Amino acid sequence: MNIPFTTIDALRRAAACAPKRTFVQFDGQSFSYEDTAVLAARWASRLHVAGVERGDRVALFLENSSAFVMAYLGAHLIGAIVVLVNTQYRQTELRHILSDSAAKVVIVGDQAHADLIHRSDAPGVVMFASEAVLEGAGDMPDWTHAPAPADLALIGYTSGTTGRSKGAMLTHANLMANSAAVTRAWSWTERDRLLLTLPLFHIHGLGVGLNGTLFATGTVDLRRGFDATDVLDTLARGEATMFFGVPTMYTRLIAEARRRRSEGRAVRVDGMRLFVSGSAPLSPQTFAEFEELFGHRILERYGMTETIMNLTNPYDGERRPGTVGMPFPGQEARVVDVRTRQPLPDGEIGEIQVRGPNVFAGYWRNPQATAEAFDANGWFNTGDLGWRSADGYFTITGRARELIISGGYNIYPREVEEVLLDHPAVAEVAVVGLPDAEFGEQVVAVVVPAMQTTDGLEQELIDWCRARLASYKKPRRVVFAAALPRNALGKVQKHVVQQQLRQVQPERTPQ
Ligand code: MCA
Ligand code: AMP
Repeated sequence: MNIPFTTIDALRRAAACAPKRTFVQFDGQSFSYEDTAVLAARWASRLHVAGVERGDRVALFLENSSAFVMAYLGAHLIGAIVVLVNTQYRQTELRHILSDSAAKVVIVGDQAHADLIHRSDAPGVVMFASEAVLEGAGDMPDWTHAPAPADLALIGYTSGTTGRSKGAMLTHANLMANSAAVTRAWSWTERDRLLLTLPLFHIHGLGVGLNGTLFATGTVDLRRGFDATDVLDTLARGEATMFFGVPTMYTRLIAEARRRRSEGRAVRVDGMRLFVSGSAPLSPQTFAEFEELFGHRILERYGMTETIMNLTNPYDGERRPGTVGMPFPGQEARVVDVRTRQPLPDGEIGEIQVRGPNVFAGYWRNPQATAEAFDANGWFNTGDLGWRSADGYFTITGRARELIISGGYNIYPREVEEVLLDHPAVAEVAVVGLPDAEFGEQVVAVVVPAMQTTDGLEQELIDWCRARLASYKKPRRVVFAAALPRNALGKVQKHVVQQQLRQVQPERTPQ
């Protein structure tokens, strides 16, 4: 078995070739590839006993932990499909995701998360990721129930012009084809040690960080979350060779490095060979400041839940700030006219389309959305706008769909608007993104109140959203208005709302 086509092929290969090599390091514990295979087997039998069969959905509602990794691979060992759930999600999101995916089992890390699941009235048996499963000796897996490349491996909930997120179905072949492309493009080998502070419940952390490590048979130093002090301390000890982050993490690393310098402390990243940024635009200013402080040119790449990684700046060639580079090996990208859908010449802005073995199998139980996402020749419409230079570098200039990206998290205005409209004091609402120095963009709601007085209403509406949605989706500000600008058809003109807000609040430099 040379090239793995499923995550289980990759695990089996690593457990055979490098059984004692550390795969995951977490919270002071190290798990070799052999340990991982044994622990995944235990999870597989635990899930099997709970009635999980091939093709069933297993939702992971878990923070970063070794249990996440073992449960993920354990579910795959018996051919189950893993559903990713952001741990900040609250009842509205949980009810939708768990019932839409019809998850048979939901794995949680603690009682508070179990209570949330129960309150959200969603289906699924709640199972605790208790550490007991990690103790004691065990057997290597029975590989006979392993999935086939065309089987679904993951459902990642994303997008939603309707306000309801859709489940993007990724097959094992999608995951491994992209891991093959990414590891090749970034010269990722078994000697690499990735410091991973991104959440595993999104594709950036899981599809790129964890799967890439598994494919390369390298090591991942997994953290509960991002902390600039911890990251700089780890890099100073020369313990990592690679770091992947969203732009907000890089601005925080820059601030922390400056603080240390001002105290006369050294900032060293000796063992590092690669810093990668993605999930949101990295400003040329952050790129330049990082290079000046750390002596590294950040490699920016572009991806999506539906496609994992699409475009990348070169590892060896010029890393051009403000651009996201070129297609990964074996993948294609082009720019088409938004109306005619015909390819555009270099230099002209249109919608970016991608094609390749990494592109997902469609939206879960949503053939209409799937059909709309592709053209007749199998090109996937990303919904992102951009252009290609004559020498092949793509630049992203905006989005064809309404989407706010805050600190690398996607927020669909419609979802927040629907929650706000449920509040009795809200007659009309428009949610937009405004530039934000720390998070790139911030959520702002413009509300037409249903009553005369708005005293205390701004905070009440923010709290209302926080109680019902993931906290990062709540508006940072609520602005009250007598009416919303609408076009002749009565549609709210979001760009006018944004312009008006910018006049009130002068634009701050995005990251
Ligand atoms: C946290 N908060 C935020 C955000 N993160 N608010 C707006 N935008 C955010 N991104 C709020 C919380 O709701 C909370 O509010 C308060 O900040 C503290 O939360 P905490 O978790 O402590 O925040 P943090 O640790 O400082 O988080 C910042 C972060 C995090 C590390 C930048 O947002 C992050 O890990 N982002 C990466 C997301 C990611 O992996 N995206 C990939 C998806 P309160 O106290 O009021 O409740 S895109 C993807 O996967 C594709 C394939 C791609 O291309 O990569
Ligand atoms: P998600 O649907 O959560 O996977 O987010 C994918 C979206 O993040 C893409 O469609 C882009 O809009 C955005 N994105 C990812 N990487 C970049 C990048 N390097 N620059 C700009 N936008 C990005």
